[in-house]
Amino acid sequence: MRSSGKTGTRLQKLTELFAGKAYLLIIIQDNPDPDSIAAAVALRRLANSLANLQCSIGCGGTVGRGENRALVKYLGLNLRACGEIDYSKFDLVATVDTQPGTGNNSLPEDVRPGIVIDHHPIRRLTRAVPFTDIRSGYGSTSTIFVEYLIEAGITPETPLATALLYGIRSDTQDLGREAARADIEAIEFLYPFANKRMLSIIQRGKVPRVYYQMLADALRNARTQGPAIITELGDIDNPDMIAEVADLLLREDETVWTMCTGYWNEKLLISIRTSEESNLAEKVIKRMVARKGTGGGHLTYAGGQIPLEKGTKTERQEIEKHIEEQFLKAIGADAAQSVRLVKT
Ligand SMILES: [Mn+2]
Repeated sequence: MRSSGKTGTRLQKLTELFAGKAYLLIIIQDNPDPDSIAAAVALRRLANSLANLQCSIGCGGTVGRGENRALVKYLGLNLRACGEIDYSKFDLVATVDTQPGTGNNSLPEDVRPGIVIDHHPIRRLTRAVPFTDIRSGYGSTSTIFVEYLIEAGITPETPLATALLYGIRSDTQDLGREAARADIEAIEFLYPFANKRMLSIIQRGKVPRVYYQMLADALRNARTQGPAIITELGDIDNPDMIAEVADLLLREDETVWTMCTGYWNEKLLISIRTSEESNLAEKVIKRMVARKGTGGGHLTYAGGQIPLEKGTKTERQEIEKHIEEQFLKAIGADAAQSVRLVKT
């Protein structure tokens, strides 16, 4: 695989930034997905090899989805809780697969990252960061790191190659969702180094019994309205579930849009999906959460969060109603009739 021309210069800059530093903190998404986990492990590998840096990986929230838990277990990762980190101990902070101010990471506002590497569209606060590599045309952040590893002459060990391969496959849904040529080439590069049997085990990761209750609730609450299916999970202890349900419902024949919400950690979490890239899911989520919360994402998948002020039943009902109205308005389905997806 050829790495894009820019990677060489950027690797040089990254090496210069590492010089003289000893401790790197890598911040990933709260409730991290496989792409952010793999990207963090790849940055750790680069920092170890290029400058012998000690690295910690920090995240807020939990690893919920069965597949992601299996991946973390396989990598033997010890993720540190953002709330318990002494930031003054680190002389360099990076965010990967997420950026400052997106609302989906727990980097404190007063901690300024020195490095941001991501494939989400660039955010305002990122522009002030000394080292940035934002490639929103890429299907995954893992793909960017594959190019760095190649450029640095590092052959990925089996667990790292397996994680990166899984990160790309899951963000791009096996190259079917927003995949670029670079993602395909990265997969071809990684394949010989990855543990294929472990990939299969990870993808069929064990789930707790409550998973099925959540799935049943999701289907029971689901309504179709025009080209959309909407559902809510209520209180959840596994935030990954809203994304999983939004993906699952999008497979329905006539559905072009899905939305799933759930309450976690005094926030309403929202996932939206669309089958058409031209629908610009990222723009839709930003319109939905405007003035109330934060949101971001890609062309066909995006997420947002709205903090609850009081957490009362009334406040919840109001926010849910507001979000649903904004969603239906943004996709032009507000006039359509609402019908239950399944008989209850
Ligand atoms: Mn990603």
